[in-house]
Amino acid sequence: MFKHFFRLIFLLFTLSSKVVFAHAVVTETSLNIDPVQAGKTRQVSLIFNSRVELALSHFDLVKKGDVHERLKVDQGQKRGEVIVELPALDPGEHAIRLKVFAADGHLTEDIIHFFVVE
Ligand SMILES: [Cu+2]
Repeated sequence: MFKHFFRLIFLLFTLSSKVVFAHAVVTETSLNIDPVQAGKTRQVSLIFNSRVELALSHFDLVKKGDVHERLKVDQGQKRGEVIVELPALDPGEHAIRLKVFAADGHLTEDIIHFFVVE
């Protein structure tokens, strides 16, 4: 009886901790608030649900024709925040392709599409 009880508690604990620490996922980005203007450099804030190991992570800009360019990034002020430095871009569709290593040691790949306005 007691054994089952502890097993259940343990199961609940592992399930909930997986939800809390499951990889580094982008939960907020300044791209949604403020569109990127053509021809101007721009700092973009990405907020992750977990701390990101920047030394082990990659952020690439994807331009027309699937051209990739490594982006400069920095740790932000907020918890889980990464500041991405965008170079001056032409108008049109672009994306940030990210491969991030979370504090829990898990690797996550994601792509964030955005539009550069005139
Ligand atoms: Cu994880």
